[in-house]
Amino acid sequence: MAKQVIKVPDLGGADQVDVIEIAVAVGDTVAEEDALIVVEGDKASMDVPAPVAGKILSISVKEGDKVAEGDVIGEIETEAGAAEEAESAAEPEQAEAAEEQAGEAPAAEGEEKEETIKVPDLGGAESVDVIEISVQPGDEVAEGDSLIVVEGDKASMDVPSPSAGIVVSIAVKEGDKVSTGDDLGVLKVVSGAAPAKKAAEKPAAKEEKPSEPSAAEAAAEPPAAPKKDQYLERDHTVSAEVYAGPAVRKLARELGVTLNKVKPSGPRNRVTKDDLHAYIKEQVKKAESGAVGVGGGIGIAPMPEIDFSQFGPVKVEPMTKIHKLTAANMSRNWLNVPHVTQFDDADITELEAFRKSMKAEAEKRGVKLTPVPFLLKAAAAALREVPNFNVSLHNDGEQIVRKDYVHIGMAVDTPKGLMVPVIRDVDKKGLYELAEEATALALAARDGKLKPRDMQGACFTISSLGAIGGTGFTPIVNAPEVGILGVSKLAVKPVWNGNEFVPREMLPLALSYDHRAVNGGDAGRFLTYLAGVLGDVRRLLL
Ligand code: CAO
Repeated sequence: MAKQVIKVPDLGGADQVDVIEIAVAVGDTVAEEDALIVVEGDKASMDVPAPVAGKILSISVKEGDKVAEGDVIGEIETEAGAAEEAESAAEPEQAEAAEEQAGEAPAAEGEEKEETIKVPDLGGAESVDVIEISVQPGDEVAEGDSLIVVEGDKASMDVPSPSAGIVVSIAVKEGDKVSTGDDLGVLKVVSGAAPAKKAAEKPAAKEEKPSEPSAAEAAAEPPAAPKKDQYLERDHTVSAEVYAGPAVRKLARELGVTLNKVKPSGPRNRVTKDDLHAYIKEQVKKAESGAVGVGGGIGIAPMPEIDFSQFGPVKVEPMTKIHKLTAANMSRNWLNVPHVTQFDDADITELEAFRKSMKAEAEKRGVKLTPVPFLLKAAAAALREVPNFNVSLHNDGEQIVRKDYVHIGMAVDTPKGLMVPVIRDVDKKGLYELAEEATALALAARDGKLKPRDMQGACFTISSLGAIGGTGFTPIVNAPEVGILGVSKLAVKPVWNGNEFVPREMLPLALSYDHRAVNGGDAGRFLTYLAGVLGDVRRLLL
């Protein structure tokens, strides 16, 4: 029995790497080449394998530590004699690499040159599978960008671009087998940068070396090419058996994505860059639609996926852009705004009599006088009367923005979805002008001719379903506005006048408001005032 100190082997040019996983515990019995720890540099991660079979006596590093070549990572108890063999087997083949690096003449400065990209030294593993093509012809790549990912028996690795340039062609496809020196494709480079061949032989290197290193320099800095299997990446040892290349791992770490949450689509359940992008896209979509972590971090479980065709015939069609936008906004507003809805009926018997009496005159002016312009005018008067409704909450959560203008949005039902054009300075306009503008905006909305500015800047919204029907509904506040009026269908109802029941034309109103910005008292005053104005439009003159 002998005790052997285990050291960090040649890291292929990487000075310091992070310990990202401890794969064994003290007391574990390991076979030669079993992973002890996993380390990760800028571009690659790799197992540090047991140099010999034996029992782990101690581990002197922990996750998160930084280690360099030669650092002690622990001790192993071995059968006598095994240690020496292991020592010599772990020696890097530096002389060979120094030879390979010498003798590459750089091309003339600024000259465009096509270079064949070769499979670099695979560290003894021959005939590995191409499991991912990370680029396509025409792509611009930086030196070190992953071109393809290959996988051997135990490990996988990125093959990085030897230089910055444009990919002209890729000579391999997923599923091919390749060996050291095989052609991978052609890269167009502008010379003057580092010689291509040298970089191609440094798949894990992160720094550019001088173009022609002396033998002594080459010996002092170990070759970056992987030597033996330990320099290939065994990604599946990390993150609970997740397979992924170093570039994907790096991206996942940068974006804070836990790889085993990502659905793999690559061969052998490998997570590809596309999988990662798809996962992130999905998360962003959920967040934007309000399904995940909206506002204060409300974690709502996503809706289950249901195959409706199991219940009967279905047709699946894409949602319009407007519909998708509305859905996202509604979820956002519904989840962010604490809603209260207050109801009232406005007695618009006199208003209707007046409106009808004015209809002919309005038509002569080419205007259709519906209840909507009256609603706009009454809401504008209420916003002036109860200015606490004409506000928005400041983003910082500490201030209120008070508005000295009265712009009102009007919900319009269009074949493509709900649109809310805005009528400006409603308080300063007459009924005919409002009727004309409301009609023009509703037409523009239905014809898809509204400009973004036509839909911005409202202080308040009116949603009138009166022409369609219904006795009441609770509209969703269109934040950052703090109030919305839902108007339902006028109905003739018996109203007690102190002596008897009389038939009156009653308009059902529902006022939803953001209870963070507006209190119930103000809401009560606002709706009562508004209903009062609709009950006697002469009050607009006061
Ligand atoms: N009760 C009874 N009748 C009403 C009414 C009410 N509350 N409001 C309007 N009407 C009548 C009008 O007077 C008109 O009748 P006449 O033709 O006999 O004069 C008829 O209904 C049709 O009105 P209109 O739709 O042409 O015009 P409008 O001014 O009432 O409405 C607009 C304009 C753009 C608000 C409306 O067309 C619309 O799109 N409403 C839907 C809004 C919506 O989708 N809201 C929901 C948003 S939240 O999901």
